[in-house]
Amino acid sequence: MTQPRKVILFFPKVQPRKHHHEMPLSILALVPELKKRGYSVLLIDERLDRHAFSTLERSLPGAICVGISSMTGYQIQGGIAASKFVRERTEIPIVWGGWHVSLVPEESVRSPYVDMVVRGQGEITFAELVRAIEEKKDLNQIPGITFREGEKKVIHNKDRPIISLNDLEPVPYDMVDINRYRPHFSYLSSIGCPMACGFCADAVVYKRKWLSMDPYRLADEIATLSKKIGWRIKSIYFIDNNFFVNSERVKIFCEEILKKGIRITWEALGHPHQLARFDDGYYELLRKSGCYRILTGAESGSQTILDYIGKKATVEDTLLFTKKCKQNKIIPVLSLMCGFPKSPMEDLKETILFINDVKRVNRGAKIKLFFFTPYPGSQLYQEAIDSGFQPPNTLEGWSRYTLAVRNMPYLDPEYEQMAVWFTNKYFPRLTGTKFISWEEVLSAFNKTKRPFFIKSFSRVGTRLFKRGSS
Ligand code: B12
Ligand code: SF4
Repeated sequence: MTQPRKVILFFPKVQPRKHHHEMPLSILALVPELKKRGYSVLLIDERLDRHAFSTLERSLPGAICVGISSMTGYQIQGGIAASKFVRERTEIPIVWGGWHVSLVPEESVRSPYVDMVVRGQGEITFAELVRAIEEKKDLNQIPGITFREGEKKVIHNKDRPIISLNDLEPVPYDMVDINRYRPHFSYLSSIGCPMACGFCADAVVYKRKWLSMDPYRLADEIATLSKKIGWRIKSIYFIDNNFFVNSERVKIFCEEILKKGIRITWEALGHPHQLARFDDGYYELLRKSGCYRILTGAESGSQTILDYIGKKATVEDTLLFTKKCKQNKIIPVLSLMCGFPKSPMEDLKETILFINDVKRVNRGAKIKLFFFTPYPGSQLYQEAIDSGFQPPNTLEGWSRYTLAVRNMPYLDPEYEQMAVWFTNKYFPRLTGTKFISWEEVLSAFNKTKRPFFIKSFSRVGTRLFKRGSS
């Protein structure tokens, strides 16, 4: 009997502890093109397989290569551990893919644990690479990869153009136990984004291209998935970075869902400027088709900051969108950030006031607040470096670069303490209906019993208040 030609794909943990998990679409999406070429594929999701490393060890014999997925931060730790584990046992090539290594491919491939990097969209590139590894062919001809030749020489092949999702086969969801992932069913209906917000990695990896799935195919696939017996799918989460770019496409999708009588709810992400311009009829169609939540990157309550980060949206856009959601019984979810290099204190104050404005317009709005973290390649990353930020320059260094670790020299340490406390401790405790005044924030900060904060209490409180009020 001939040996199956086997490829292993490893999805490391994305967070140290978590109760629910997103589907590992990053590696699932790679399967159809591999299967088409006759390979068998083993998927290992470290988050769910308590014996992930034993599974890996058992499957190594005869494998053509091991693929590892990477998002900047914690996920790299598991990726390094898996790569070390493989390297200690075999000489099988280790291929990394995903957002992190796509952003810093040359630096990543200098790591002893990375032999090759697949940049950006991976389906075709990885399938071609596996074939070349198997047949010991020249890697120079494969667009979209970066690899090491010998100990030191790094070769960066030309980019591969993005492929439309229409030209790829459906994601083989039945390869994983759907019911073990979070209640939402993740689905990618478009790739890339035409915008170029200064903090976002998308424009770096996909170069402002946006390619989407045909709405008729999309509705057909959702119909098929929703009828799968035993999958208990209640809600679809469109993980596209910008689902609504082509509003006509979304309209056709909604009409098809209604025509087919599919009873499912769904949520997606959009850009505030565009969302503010849809009329009531459009929102009504969205809701009727099952849309119950729309997420948007509102980013800041300060127009100065929105202009500075290149958001191409106004504060009023977000308020108008929030209002339209209320009128049409859709929940708006706003993602905000603080801690940009420019005027962070004024920004935080205006953002807090803006949160009140949002609640006045729509008390049901959900708001998330994050700390700005510079990612390689983006415009603000360079600005952060110019302002003294020293990024990691190894895979190990990037594995410790999480949202919880702050080391931003462009921020006043006292501001940083206060903003970290606000985002992590105070803000999450606020209920959806509570209004927050700037003075209340400062007073709560000053009352905190932590010695760390008490130490700087009087100085920080007074300085912040003075600056914030001026
Ligand atoms: C779901 C998701 C998450 C999930 C985790 C992912 C999971 N599957 O469990 C959660 C919610 C935990 C999460 C967290 C974060 N996320 Co996130 N997330 C996403 C999201 C919305 C979808 C990812 C996905 O499944 N895409 C679909 C698949 C098919 O695409 P893909 O992952 O890009 O995979 C393709 C290629 O990258 C490549 N590929 C990927 N892996 C591999 C492996 C191999 C071997 C090969 C060959 C190829 C390959 O081929 C795939 C097919 O083309 C993306 C946005 C997006 N639309 O992609 C952001 C995104 C990946 N996240 C991002 C960010 C910034 C974060 C956070 C830092 C932010 C935050 N505020 O929480 C945290 C970090 C987590 C941490 N603790 O460190 C950024 C990426 C930044 C970066 N440098 O890595 C993205 C791109 C959003 C954005 N536009 O900025 N995220
Ligand atoms: S709209 Fe969203 S995905 Fe597009 S560039 Fe801005 S932050 Fe990134």
